[in-house]
Amino acid sequence: MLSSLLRTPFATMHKRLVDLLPETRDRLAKIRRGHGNKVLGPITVEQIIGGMRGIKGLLTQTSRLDAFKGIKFRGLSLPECQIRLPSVRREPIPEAMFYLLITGEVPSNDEAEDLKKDIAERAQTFPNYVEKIVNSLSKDLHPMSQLSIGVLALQNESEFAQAIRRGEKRGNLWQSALEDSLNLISRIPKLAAMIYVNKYRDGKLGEIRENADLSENFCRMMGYHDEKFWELMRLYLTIHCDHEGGNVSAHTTHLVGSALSDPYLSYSAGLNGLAGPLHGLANQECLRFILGMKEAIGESPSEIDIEKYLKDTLAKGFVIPGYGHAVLRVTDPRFVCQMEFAQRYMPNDVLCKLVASLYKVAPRVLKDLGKVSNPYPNVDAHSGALLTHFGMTEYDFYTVLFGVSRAIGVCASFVWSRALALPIIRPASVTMENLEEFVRKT
Ligand code: HAX
Repeated sequence: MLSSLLRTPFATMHKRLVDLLPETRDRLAKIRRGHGNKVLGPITVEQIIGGMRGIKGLLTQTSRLDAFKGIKFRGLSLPECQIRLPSVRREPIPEAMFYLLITGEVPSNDEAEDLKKDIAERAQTFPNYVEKIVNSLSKDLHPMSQLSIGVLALQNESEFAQAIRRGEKRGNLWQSALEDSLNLISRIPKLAAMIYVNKYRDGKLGEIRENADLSENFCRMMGYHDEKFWELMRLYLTIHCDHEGGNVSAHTTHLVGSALSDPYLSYSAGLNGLAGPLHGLANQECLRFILGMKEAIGESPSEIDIEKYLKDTLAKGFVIPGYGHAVLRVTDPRFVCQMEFAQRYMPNDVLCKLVASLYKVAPRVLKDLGKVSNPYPNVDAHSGALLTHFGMTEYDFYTVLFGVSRAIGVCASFVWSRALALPIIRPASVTMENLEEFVRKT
């Protein structure tokens, strides 16, 4: 198996992972052996009823979310990633981000380049039968459903599933998990681009280049040739990739993977969670919201007009998409990065200006409701306006872009979960009667 892992000329990331494994396993074993029965935090009745907010119950190596500082990928904030990771123009290449998430180390330019070549090479090998399946899907089917179906069709290629079938030792499963992950990350852009050109264009895919990064190739396949759009996609693919372990898409992928389902089955399940409006689908809802607001109150509304529009929306029982978060208690740094991108490249864009105007008013309106834990914008509040600027106006495709990015984070975590031989996830649940009995006794 290792020989197939090392089939690329350099494969430095694989070698680095092999070096890191014993030490990391040892660290975990020491914690478990010496401190396994220590209590990390209480669990309240409210947490059981309220979606397990704040309960620390998952081990995730790749990233950590701080409510006030935002996401850190292996200890690096977004601005630090932008400065330190190998990039094209200003934004890190997605391959460098995957290297960081897998190894915990910033790759050198050569290391990132090796991985880039490996991924571009794997992208060339897309199974014909999957192409046929995807091409046969109804254009009316939501792009996220198409993506999930396409990933399930790719599952036929899973080396992890074969390893399970031939009884591979648990401790070795990370190898086929990594192989599947690299194939998945390489092929997902083509799958997504097929869905895009089938649904919105003439069905013809653009060509990919061997020396281009994943972002450029993804954009080329969808028919976008503007370097600034490739740069936006680089930003997009890196900031959406991971958000620690508890969000619905990462958690679902991890949960399904804990049953030793392969990376395709697990990630496809995660995608189905991402497709929910309270999670990844919020990015399409945000653009719909901004366009609706523009239609209703014009291109440069006053703060009073915006406030009234927001209050009317809330009164009708809708949420303000792109605002609020289950963990964050400040403006999402991923929103800030996108706002900076807009200011740098498109300061006069009408939709981006509307996003900025909304940001001045919405937190106040949401705070006034008195129940919203976080009245500030999240990652989804800006992306649609930026994509629209470059002509990608088909907002029901936006969550697919999120899905392409999320593959990078959930696959890195999948590899580590198998490398650390984490067990099947099986928390306990209580009934209402259990809770009532508990309440009576306390
Ligand atoms: N607009 C209106 N009401 C909101 C709100 C918003 N943006 N955010 C929260 N609330 C409401 C909740 O609906 C809830 O109301 P009820 O008690 O009447 O049910 C109340 O405020 C308390 O909720 P919360 O504690 O602030 O938020 P949760 O942790 O329960 O939920 C959500 C977090 C992100 C789901 C929520 O803020 C929301 O629905 N936001 C809008 C949708 C959105 O932007 N989702 C994307 C989130 C980021 C992400 O995952 N991207 O993929």
